Amino acid sequence: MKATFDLALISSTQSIFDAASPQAEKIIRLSYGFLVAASGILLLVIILTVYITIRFSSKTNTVEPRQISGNSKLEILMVSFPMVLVVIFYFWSLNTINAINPDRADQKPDIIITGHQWWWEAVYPGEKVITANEIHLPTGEKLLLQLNSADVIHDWWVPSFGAKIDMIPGTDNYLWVTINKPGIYEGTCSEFCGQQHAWMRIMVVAQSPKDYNTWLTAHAVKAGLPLDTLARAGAAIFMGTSCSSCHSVQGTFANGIAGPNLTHFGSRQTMLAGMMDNNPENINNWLTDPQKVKPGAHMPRFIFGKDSVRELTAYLTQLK
Ligand code: HEC
Ligand SMILES: [Cu+2]
Repeated sequence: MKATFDLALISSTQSIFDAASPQAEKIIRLSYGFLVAASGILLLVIILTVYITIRFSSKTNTVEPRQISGNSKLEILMVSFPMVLVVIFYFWSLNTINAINPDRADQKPDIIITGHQWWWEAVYPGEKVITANEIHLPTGEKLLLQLNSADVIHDWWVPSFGAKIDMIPGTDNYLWVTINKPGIYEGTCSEFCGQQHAWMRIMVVAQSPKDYNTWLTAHAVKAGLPLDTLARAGAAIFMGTSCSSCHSVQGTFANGIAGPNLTHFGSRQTMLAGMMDNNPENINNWLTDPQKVKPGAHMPRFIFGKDSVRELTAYLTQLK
């Protein structure tokens, strides 16, 4: 399948100020509220401190100033003003939490995302689509994301979408997201999860419902057969060695789950969770020595000749 998106579309820096969903907009509005209130109080304290220091200082007067004890008006003000602020922010926060995280009732998740050391798996329930690292989602729909982990605690955070949420082995966490407009939204794993934590980048490709459905339909089909002798030889190596016990390629007997699903690997723009472009040279280097490319990655080094690596690369790039 031809890629329906372009990396140049990356539409946001990873910033909460770049809200791209109503959920993120609510969070940022609340954050601004806190910022304004806290800055106002800070300013008031600074102004009063400076005023009092200047107004009541005296180098010559040694007589003790007039002592005042008790001022109920001032005391009521000092207690009620912060109380009012606390109440306002309490309800504002509660309201925000309820709005961005409403009850799921029996709503089924639209997508199940699982964190692995050090890549992301995406399963579209109801569709026969499983993919990795590049996660496609439709715009304009209120989506329920189900998030969990296959090994250690990871954390899902695409700042433009709003909340950040832990992915915990054995537990499902949920997040609602409505993406305002098409684009590529980036994030990173936000809970230290081991050696390659930094190379566990999130890439969400948000598409109009029409483009998204085209993508989904194309990804629901099984992998195509290898087209030439080189790729056929690669497929034979893939099926004949342990590749097939760690990776799945739908339509073949390769059904491993320890590594990313490779059924449509060739249509992904990047590889290894956003570490590099998906091109023959990078695939070649990866297969020659995975530990050199992404040290610690849970893929062993194989002792292949150059030809075998070339054949495998040909097969993998054809998995579109
Ligand atoms: C022990 C399990 C295991 C075996 C065996 C294995 N892999 Fe992997 N492979 C992985 C894991 C885990 C990753 C993800 C690494 C990461 O990004 O941290 C991976 C990543 C990949 C990727 C990049 C996928 C992506 O979406 O970025 C390709 C391509 C790949 N493997 C091909 C192969 C081939 C070809 C073989 C056989 C020669 C093979 N693998 C054998 C576990 C395995
Ligand atoms: Cu992680």
